[in-house]
Amino acid sequence: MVKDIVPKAKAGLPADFLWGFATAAYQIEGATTADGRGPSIWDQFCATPGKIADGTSGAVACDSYHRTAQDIALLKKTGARAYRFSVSWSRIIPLGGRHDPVNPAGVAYYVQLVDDLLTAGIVPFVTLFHWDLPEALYRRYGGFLNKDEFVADFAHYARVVFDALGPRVKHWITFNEPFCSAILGYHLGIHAPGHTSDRTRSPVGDGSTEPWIVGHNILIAHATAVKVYREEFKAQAGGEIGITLNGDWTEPWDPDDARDHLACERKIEFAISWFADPIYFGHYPASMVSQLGDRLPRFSQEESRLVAGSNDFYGMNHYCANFVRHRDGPADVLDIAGNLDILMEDKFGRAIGPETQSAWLRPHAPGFRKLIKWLSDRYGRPKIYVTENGTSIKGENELPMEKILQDDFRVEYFRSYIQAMAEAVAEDGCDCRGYMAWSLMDNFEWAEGYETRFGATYVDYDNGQQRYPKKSALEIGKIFGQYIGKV
Ligand code: GBH
Repeated sequence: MVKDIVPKAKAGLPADFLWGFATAAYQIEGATTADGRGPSIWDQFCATPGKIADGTSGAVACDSYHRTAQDIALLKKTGARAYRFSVSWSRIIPLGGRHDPVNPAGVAYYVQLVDDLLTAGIVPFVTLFHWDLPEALYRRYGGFLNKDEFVADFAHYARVVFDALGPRVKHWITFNEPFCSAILGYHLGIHAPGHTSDRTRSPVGDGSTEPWIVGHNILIAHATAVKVYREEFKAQAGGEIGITLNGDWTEPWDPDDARDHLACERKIEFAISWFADPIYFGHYPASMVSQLGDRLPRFSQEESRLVAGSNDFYGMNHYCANFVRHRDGPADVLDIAGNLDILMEDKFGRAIGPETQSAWLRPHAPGFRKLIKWLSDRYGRPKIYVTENGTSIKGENELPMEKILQDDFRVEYFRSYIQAMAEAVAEDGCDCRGYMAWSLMDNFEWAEGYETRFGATYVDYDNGQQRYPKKSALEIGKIFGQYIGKV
């Protein structure tokens, strides 16, 4: 019967769509004491017993500092058009500050990396900050908590990198996931520098205030770096700059309860709009202002004007979705999510997606299309680069290498998520211009150590760091081939 046929959604991506892979400095580079690099808060955190699941650190990681040629060959093999990597601040300025010396060897490493990528025909996306704050700045003045010092030092560091890499880089990302620096680093205490109100975990921290101060100061630092780029480099370099924000999709725990629908919206506001509303509108979302009151810092008029309009594009990191159930009564002073429960199953016991190796990650591709549309509607159809998307696989690390290389679960994840994005473009009119899979290769997965593999490439850490592309690394280009040029 004709009326039962659900029309297939249109799906397509523009001809010049940039797809590729992402990594981050501390997760892949290793060589943490090479050529004058200074320590970061992650070196310190990893050295603290009990913080990393397998007791490891990024000291060696994938040794990419010494293996960029191999990494670039790998990228070429996949057919990637773009590569997103981050710069280690303490390689560039070992002590971090604006009056501290610049390390020429650190600068030279990234200049060479960019040159080699361009020679290989791969477009670099450069992230200035992916969580590895110079340890010296944390000791000197408390890092992110000291607005004036942190903002001035970040702006200086950004200027040094803009200047060194010059017009060869056209795509800049200031901060990766400030949510994580604030919440994981200053609330849960599971990321460096490990602040939390939980005294069984750490002697320092106040999770009711510090995350909101950290978030605020990062917003000002982001906007200040953007101002530096626009005023001193953009005219000549012709590039673009933005921030990368993480955020999951939400579905109501009880689809018939309007309060769960409202809670879904609030959860996204607490994760994403916390940063995106100031960046697009100059103020925090009303839901956060009303729940957090005076604990949420206020923007001065000058700050608000600085931050509003500070994105040339929206950098979107996206992995999964959750069910959300409202909570009754006033929010706890330590609540960071919007006074709600985040669940893997709905009222009827249906799971949002299959389990992975990461407790927080359940694939749910339809949520990707919905969140792209949500962002597009709320923020005036910004140009979007998906700067991370990927999955771990339950038990992957226990498998023999031959099995790991057949990562059909990851292939299916990429296939369904890329299709969802292509529908958001072709069907919903959203403006997605690029996509970087997380990650190019297995790497140091922060507090999870090396037990959780997010790579499209297997890294044999025990046998000379050889890289073996998994099936997903080779399939992803074919998947993109089905959509690119179809809108
Ligand atoms: C990304 O963040 C990171 O940018 C990347 O470095 C990392 O390797 C990748 O994820 C894979 O993990 O601890 O239960 O409170 C993804 C977004 C947001 C996911 C915070 C984990 C914390 C869940 N992250 N979330 S929990």
